[in-house]
Amino acid sequence: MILDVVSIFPDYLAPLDLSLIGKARRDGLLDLRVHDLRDFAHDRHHSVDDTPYGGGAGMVMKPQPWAEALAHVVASGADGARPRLVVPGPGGMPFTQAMARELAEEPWLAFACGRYEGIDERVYEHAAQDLGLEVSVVSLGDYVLNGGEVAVLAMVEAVARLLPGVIGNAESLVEESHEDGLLEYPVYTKPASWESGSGVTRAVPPVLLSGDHGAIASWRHQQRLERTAARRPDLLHPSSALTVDDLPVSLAQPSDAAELMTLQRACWVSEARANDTHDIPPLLESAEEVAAGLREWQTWVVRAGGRLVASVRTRSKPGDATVWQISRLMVAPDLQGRGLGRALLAHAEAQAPAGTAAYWLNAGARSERNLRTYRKAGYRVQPGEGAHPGTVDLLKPRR
Ligand code: JD8
Repeated sequence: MILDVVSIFPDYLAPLDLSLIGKARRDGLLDLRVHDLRDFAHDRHHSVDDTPYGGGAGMVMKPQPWAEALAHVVASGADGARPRLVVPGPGGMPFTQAMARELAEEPWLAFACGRYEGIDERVYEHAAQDLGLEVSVVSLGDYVLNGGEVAVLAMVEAVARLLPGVIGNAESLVEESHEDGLLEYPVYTKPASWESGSGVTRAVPPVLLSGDHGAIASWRHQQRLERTAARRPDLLHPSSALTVDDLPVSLAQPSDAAELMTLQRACWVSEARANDTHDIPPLLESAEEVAAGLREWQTWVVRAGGRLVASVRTRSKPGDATVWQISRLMVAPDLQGRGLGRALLAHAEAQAPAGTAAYWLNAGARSERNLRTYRKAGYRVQPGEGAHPGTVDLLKPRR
């Protein structure tokens, strides 16, 4: 990737000689060039600013030096290549990890660091219309800096570290904050028990010393959820803050059929993979067939933030009212692993009429994860094939 930065304070970008970005430049993974805007102001004082038309405090950056600086940058390109121009500004689009990922896909970026009250607006028009550059005005955050350099330092670091080979262990990029909408989990290192000198001994959470990678992963995910809910609830879709404690379950309406069809298709993909078949009713049913199911079964839905995120349906087994059939238990894939399925199963059991002797479930014979959940809930797999090919039936006596 090529990066050009234009500033009246080129030394401000010196930190990009250091650490991983500096090494990436020396290793040729990144070609970063910094230009002094004053080199393109040819009066005795190399002046780059003047008073604002319409009056007001401060100074405005003159268009001519910028036009020459941008022309110099564009001229360094080959075969008509053009850089994408990023101009930091407090009024710009918010810089995010998603934007960093987008910019990291670009072969050539140019950054224009403004100062004073800003850059003459005609420079933005000139760059877009005359030079044919894609121009993005981007803000680092809702606070005011004195110029664009600090923003460019942050943006270049956020973009460059996503380039192949810049970060040694690319794996570590995956679980970072803002990569998947959740903040990072707390981290610890030796010693496991630390005496902080103020007479307090602090220990590392035992789960991290357990070697139980499943438990560690679930603890870390829970930590990420709790931190995000506490510090950045705005990052959480209302549905993602859903917990078993406040499970808003309601009876399904015919108008829910389309969303139910969509949710069940999303939820049974993993079952298709686990059982190596796509010939599974939840994946094949039309919205009309789902609507017909709503007339046959008492169906419950969970909505969060207006989004249908979970469902289950129940009925007395045709021909044997002592058996309470529970079916189509589903939780949106991004909300699984929080106990919502267990809570909804408990809700379905609680709807059983008097006279019910047992609860009945059906599951893919190789749906190990679901079968594990059902066994934990007290269900036992019944011998022989289940109600549908490739499935098993499970029963749980009603206590
Ligand atoms: C570029 C000049 C200073 C801004 C009068 C103070 C970004 N998140 C951000 N906050 N501030 C900037 C930023 C500030 C800049 C310039 C970026 C060029 N200034 C001006 C307008 C009010 N002074 C920024 N990214």
